[in-house]
Amino acid sequence: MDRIRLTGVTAVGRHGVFDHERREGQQFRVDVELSVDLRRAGASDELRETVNYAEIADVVESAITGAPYDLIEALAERIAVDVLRGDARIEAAQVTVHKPEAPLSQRVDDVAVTITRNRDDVGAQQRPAPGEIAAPGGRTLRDPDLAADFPVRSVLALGSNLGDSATTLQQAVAALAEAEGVRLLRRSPLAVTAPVGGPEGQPEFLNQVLEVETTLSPHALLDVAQRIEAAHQRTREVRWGPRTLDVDVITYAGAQIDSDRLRIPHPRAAERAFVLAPWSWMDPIALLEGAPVRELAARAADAAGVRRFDDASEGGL
Ligand code: PH2
Ligand code: MG
Ligand code: MG
Repeated sequence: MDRIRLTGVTAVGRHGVFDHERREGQQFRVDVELSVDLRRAGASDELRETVNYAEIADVVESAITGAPYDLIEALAERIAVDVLRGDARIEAAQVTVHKPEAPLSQRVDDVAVTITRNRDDVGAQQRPAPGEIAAPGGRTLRDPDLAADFPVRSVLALGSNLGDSATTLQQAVAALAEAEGVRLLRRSPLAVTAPVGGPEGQPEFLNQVLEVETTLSPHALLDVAQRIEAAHQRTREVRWGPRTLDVDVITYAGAQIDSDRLRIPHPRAAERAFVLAPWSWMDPIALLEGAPVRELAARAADAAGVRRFDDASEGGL
């Protein structure tokens, strides 16, 4: 059988038996080897004919940064199950979890476990990690109040169609970048977008997407977003009506969240070119729940209403 191999996918997690491991976190490095028939992709040169390795890296990252397990065995099992459940074309997955900074009194280069699981093994129900709740379909929900002691990545979407929108967005980005527990990684160019929904005849929007690194819990990050909205006299009278500033949390560490205040991934992001297009300009290989953001952007109903604000406006950092 053909193989897809990712080695050294590295992130900081809090897995371990000791309190200080839970508190401080440490590096985990993961290797994944997938058994997949690659003949069709080899012949067609089409991404959809194979397993997108970017998606596998996302699954691994979200398991490492997710709620902590005591054992690297449990983390490895979780990754193998998530990977196999995520794509029926994967026949088997070999997962190695390295914990090179494991607390030992000897000098040790690395500690690792390797497991191999196939499709027959994944029927078994995974026990959710502490801080996670089992969800239908074998997915796990993340506790929205669970803070990360280490940075996780989150995508935010900004919009404005009242007042001096370009200045408002600039100030909002600066406020986010300066917020405690938030670090700005990337910002998209500004998009001018036709309004979707809301009252007839409202002005065009300026939209922008950011990628941040944060140690805040999902709810605490939402608090920051709402504080910045409030600072721009955001009022909430008309649903989808004109607004000085809207700051939405789109993704958080690859997690799924469903609380009374917050749903992640954002339930409408996958259909909205005003989010997807600037996101894809910033990150051409971004995925949203496994689907390429660039393709979702092209398919969205409002795609024709999106254009660049200013080709000279800043992209990247
Ligand atoms: N936000 C909405 C509803 N409609 N349309 C555009 N073009 N841009 C937005 O940011 C936007 C919208 C609700 O938040
Ligand atoms: Mg919104
Ligand atoms: Mg909003």
